[in-house]
Amino acid sequence: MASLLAQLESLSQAAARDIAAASDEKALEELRVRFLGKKGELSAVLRGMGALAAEERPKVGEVANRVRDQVESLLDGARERLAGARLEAELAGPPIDVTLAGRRPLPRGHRHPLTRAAEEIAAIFARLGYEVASGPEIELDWYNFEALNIPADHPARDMQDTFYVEEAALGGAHRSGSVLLRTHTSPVQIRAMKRLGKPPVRIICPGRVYRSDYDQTHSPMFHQVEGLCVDEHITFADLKGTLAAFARAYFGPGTRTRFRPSYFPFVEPGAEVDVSCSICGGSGRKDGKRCGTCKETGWLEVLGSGMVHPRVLENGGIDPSRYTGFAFGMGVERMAMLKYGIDDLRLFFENDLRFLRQF
Ligand code: 2NM
Repeated sequence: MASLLAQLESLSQAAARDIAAASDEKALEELRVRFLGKKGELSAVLRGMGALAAEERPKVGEVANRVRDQVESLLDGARERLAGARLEAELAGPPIDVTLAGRRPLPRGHRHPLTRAAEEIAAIFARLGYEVASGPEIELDWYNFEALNIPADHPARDMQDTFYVEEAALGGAHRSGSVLLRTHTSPVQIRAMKRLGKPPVRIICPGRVYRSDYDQTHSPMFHQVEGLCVDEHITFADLKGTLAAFARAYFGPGTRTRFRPSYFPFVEPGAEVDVSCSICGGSGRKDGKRCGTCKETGWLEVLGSGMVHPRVLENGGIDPSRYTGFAFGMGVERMAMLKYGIDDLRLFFENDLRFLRQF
């Protein structure tokens, strides 16, 4: 028994000495294994207990436990001491320069295809002298409908088609049904006319719009670009020339345009604009088969347009007896789908990198 107790005493001293001298965490781990491990010194002592008389064992066991606890707490203390020292050294050393350039180039992202399409459209109009204008996505009924000559019984005004903001959310500041998510970017053009005060007005309004629609080709949030040109002597010929030039710039130099009469409450006359199909070149056939993009017609409907209704000019603070103007609108999703050959609008909103990386 005396020999075992002596062994424990010397183990305890050796551990205290070596742990104090350990210079890193790896050395500490080696000491733990050497003293406390399964094949370590303490285990060797405990194995010797088998040879003791039964009444001697508790005493030796008690000392062995105490030595084990003591070695463990020395190890813990030493680990803390070393971690603290490492932190001190780091803090005392040269500071990390977070402005240094990276050592290897990180992969860079890129703009979303819808952002690209909207920017390309705006850039084409910028070359024609148009400025980008923007306005609120939460809009007043007056700007979104009333000012645009959209009659009270127009289907766009239906609760089913438009997202109205609940009266409770407006804190009593507005009448029920008078605040909504804009259904087009046209209200921005009314605001711009009022802000500019007088013509010439040449603006392009890209932005998000909201309608209660959801299927293969409709999303409740989508993007529009609308444009407005107001000055003295602006005619339908200006509208045609401008939109034909835009179509050639966006879809390619060989692109043809045609104008079909149509109705929009905010214009008179109104026209829908078709461009020759960018996929089949207007032939209606692609690789000996029917072109699915234009349904074999050779034409794609891409724009709404018209001469701004005199009442709309008036609502923008512009004298319709002196000035005329044209306006147009297009869906960015559709423009991007036609340019890049995308067949499902939902791909734009799923954020699947396998799709997005192709642009
Ligand atoms: C379209 C079609 C035709 C349009 C009209 C105006 C405004 F505010 F100036 F009156 N902005 N946009 C317009 C005209 C939009 O989109 C299919």
